[in-house]
Amino acid sequence: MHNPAEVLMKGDGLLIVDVQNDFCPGGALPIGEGDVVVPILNDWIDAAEKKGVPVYASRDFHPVRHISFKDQGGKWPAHCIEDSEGAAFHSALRLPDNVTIITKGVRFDQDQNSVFDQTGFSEQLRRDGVKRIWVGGLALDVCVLLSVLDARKAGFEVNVIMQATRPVTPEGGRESVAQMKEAGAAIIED
Ligand code: VGL
Ligand code: ZN
Repeated sequence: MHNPAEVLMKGDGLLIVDVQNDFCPGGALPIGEGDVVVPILNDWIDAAEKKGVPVYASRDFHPVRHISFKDQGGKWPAHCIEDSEGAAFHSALRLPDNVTIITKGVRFDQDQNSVFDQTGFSEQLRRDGVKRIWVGGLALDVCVLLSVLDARKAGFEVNVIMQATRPVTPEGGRESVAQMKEAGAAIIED
């Protein structure tokens, strides 16, 4: 039903959140089935390119000894260390040449789980004429959730592509869906 080629239109943007090696099986902070989102997102990317819809890809990009890491008192194992292989996008993800990359998590004093947190991303979307974003990526209950909530606060319409996202925990995923709905995001299941 939600064939990307049929639903994408002018005024849309495609946001791919943190599809990086460390969040996929074999990575430092692997999310169950994290890599299954790749072929699905590739279909969305193909359709976006054909329709002239801009594509945005965020990446978690931490300094060594980032405050979100367990050995620094944070909650996560060390992951997505800047310039490492773990921080690279999944090699099968076919990002277009004109993709806009949003780098986050680089600060020493705090984490940035939302793509909108002090990145200027909402301004970029407005400059690009984007009113509605289609969102997929990792992880549903962390960076996708917080990005979707911020997108709604900034006044963007949001469609979450459920087949193109996976949570850290199933329970976290369910709670995130409820929160995103409450915030007015559309949950696209099929
Ligand atoms: C993320 C945990 C830690 C994410 C980032 O991209 O969802 N999760 N850092
Ligand atoms: Zn992180």
